[in-house]
Amino acid sequence: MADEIRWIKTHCSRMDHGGCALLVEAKNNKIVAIKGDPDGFLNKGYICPKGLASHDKLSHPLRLRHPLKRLGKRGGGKWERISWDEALKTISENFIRIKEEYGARAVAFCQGMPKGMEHFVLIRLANIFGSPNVVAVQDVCHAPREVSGIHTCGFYPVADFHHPSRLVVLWGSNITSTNEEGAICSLLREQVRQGTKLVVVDPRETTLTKKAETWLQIRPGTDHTLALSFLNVIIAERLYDQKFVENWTHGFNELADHVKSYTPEKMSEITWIPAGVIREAARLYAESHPAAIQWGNPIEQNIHTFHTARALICLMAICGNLDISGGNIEANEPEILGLGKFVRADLIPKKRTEMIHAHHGTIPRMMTVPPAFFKKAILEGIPYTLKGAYMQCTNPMIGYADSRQTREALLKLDFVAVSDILMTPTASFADVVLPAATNFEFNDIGHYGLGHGYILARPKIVDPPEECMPDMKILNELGKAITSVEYWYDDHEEMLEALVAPSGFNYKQFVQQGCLKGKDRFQKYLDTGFKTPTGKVELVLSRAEKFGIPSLPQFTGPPEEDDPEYPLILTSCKDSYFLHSSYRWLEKLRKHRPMPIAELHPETAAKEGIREGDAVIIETRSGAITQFAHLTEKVHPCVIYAAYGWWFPEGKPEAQYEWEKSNFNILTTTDKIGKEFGTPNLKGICCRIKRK
Ligand SMILES: Nc1nc2c(c(=O)[nH]1)N[C@H]1C(S)=C(S)[C@@H](COP(=O)(O)OP(=O)(O)OC[C@H]3O[C@@H](n4cnc5c(=O)[nH]c(N)nc54)[C@H](O)[C@@H]3O)O[C@H]1N2
Ligand SMILES: Nc1nc2c(c(=O)[nH]1)N[C@H]1C(S)=C(S)[C@@H](COP(=O)(O)OP(=O)(O)OC[C@H]3O[C@@H](n4cnc5c(=O)[nH]c(N)nc54)[C@H](O)[C@@H]3O)O[C@H]1N2
Ligand code: SF4
Ligand SMILES: [Mo]
Repeated sequence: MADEIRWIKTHCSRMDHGGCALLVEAKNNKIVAIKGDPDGFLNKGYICPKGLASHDKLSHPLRLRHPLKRLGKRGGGKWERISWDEALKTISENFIRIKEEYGARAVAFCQGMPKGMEHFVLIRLANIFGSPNVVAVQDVCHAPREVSGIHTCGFYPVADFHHPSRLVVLWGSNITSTNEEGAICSLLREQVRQGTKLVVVDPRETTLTKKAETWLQIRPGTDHTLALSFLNVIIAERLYDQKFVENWTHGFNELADHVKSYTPEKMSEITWIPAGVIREAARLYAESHPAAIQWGNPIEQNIHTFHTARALICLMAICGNLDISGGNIEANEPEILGLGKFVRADLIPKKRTEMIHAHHGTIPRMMTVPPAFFKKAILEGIPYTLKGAYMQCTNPMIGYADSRQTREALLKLDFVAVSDILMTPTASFADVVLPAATNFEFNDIGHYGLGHGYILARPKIVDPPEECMPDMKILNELGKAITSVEYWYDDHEEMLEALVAPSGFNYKQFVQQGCLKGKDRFQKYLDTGFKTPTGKVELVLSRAEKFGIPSLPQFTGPPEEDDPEYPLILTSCKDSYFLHSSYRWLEKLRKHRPMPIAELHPETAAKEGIREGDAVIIETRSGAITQFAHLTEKVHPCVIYAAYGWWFPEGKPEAQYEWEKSNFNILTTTDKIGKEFGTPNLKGICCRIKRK
């Protein structure tokens, strides 16, 4: 057959939340080139190094190509190749056995960062099976923003990058490197070129601090403190939107009284930011209209996350920036099948009271089990016993706080099945490992359920290796085996059809469109009020007492008490060349970052006799790891940035690929977690550093 060369449009995925439209060149079932698509509505031609390297995954020698069954002891690194029939039969027998002995809730369904439709099919499977326990990483990723939003103003307020803002605040968000949830940095860069001002709240100098009016170099973990002092300034100086406050907020006077004592002068000691700088930044936010807060992940990675998210939504509200063009909006979804229907929420009416975390009194609407409570159920049987787990698209040995505890939990489970594209520290503890197909190898839909008002087409470009299956298909088959077949499909792609059908398109037509967007609609509250019990933005939560949570955002100090033996403050950020613990095995990416780099200030290094490139030990009360020093004035002298997500794919499977050596989550603990979301401290931890 003659060489067949095709350029095909699709969207990037599985290298972060996805979003960039791509032009992919395929030749004889192989991808040979990728570039950014200038027509992409989020990226307009932009593509990052991860996107450029993404097809190297497909034919990589480390790729899993057959289902595997454990031989010998768990974690011993010995495997036997089995057929798909045997793999699915083994998983089904074990899950059905556990269900019969302990009930369906004793099986958990675990997902990492949602990568595409597989996340929602997994929830569907759990619901149909009858288990309320879908475990995910939302305790440290987006649930605090989304759920606090729902309770405060009735929706998840996302920054509107599609209309001009006078000012954008990047609050713990490094979008030139992370492009989170499709907030592709090219959109913001274009706005900045057109004159949008920037304020950056970040402990470290970033690409965009240079372009900012003000950079607030915050002490890690004290974002709630800073947000409260913004509220203090804006209310004391009467800079808020008086009409909006009068008509559309509940509890303004109480909030005003409450924040009176949180002056910048007082809070400056905690946040390390000079009072004058806090005042100026607060004024700038209040006086620039419309203004958007692009809130990042670090505000969700300490025990105070609920207060931070609440205080930030109060700020958006009193300055009249909620649900207006260029502010923080409720994105209007296109006409597609709603989430509840897709996941068959109707089949599990008792989920809210039966899911593990309900026992711990988390906030209502938190629908996935926080890993800390998942592990407690396995290890201590609280609130009931958990025996089996299905894990897909996740590497908890590296991603969950307290990796040693995660290892114990994995070892204690009766049965674990893992679906991944290569062997990982987590997969190495499984009883059965399934070889997943990955992006470009199957038809998928991006951004469903993320709350940004659009879905993106991700059509298949090439066939997967012969025995690799898309997660969606695996779950469809597993569904037929462990639940009633009537809920599943002959062909798993019928799920994609069902999802887009309400739009009037079929999947093929949707692919031709590339994306489906909801219509822009702002200030919906003028017609319908806010979707809260009072119909207003609840600065004071009207149901706080009922839920057993604080009604106003509180000042609760830094995440950890100062500790003289651990005098420095530890934090981290995502690496622009990797996704969490993924893809250190791709040479094109690894060459940029061969080893884990810890960033520290030259003065701090000098005190410890540390030089550039030295191996260093970073230590907290929970553990110690080794990384390599990079001296930079971009970080505060009292702060250490350790690299997060490290394991060594080149290591030995029976030693779990050196999972302890450099892994940030050896330094974290679940002993102390936030009540509302079960969030541990991943940022703002007391630490020390020395030469190895
Ligand atoms: N200390 C600390 N901990 C953190 C964070 C932090 O900042 N600091 N960040 C947190 C956040 S925000 C998140 S979202 C989580 C992320 O946690 P995870 O989502 O668990 O992150 P990864 O380590 O990337 O694991 C994803 C796995 O999916 C596999 N994979 C890739 N594509 C496919 C596919 O198509 N199918 C299947 N089956 N598998 C696939 C990859 O090989 C990889 O092993 O970690 C959280 N943990
Ligand atoms: N390249 C890459 N992109 C990714 C990911 C990845 O792993 N790699 N992960 C994806 C996922 S799942 C998520 S959730 C998003 C996260 O994306 P972001 O929200 O951008 O998260 P981070 O990179 O963790 O941190 C953002 C910024 O916060 C700063 N920071 C650190 N500690 C603190 C603090 O205590 N307070 C404040 N205000 N700032 C702090 C860091 O210096 C960094 O510049 O990115 C997504 N995109
Ligand atoms: S920014 Fe994200 S979506 Fe865009 S190319 Fe990079 S990894 Fe893909
Ligand atoms: Mo995340």
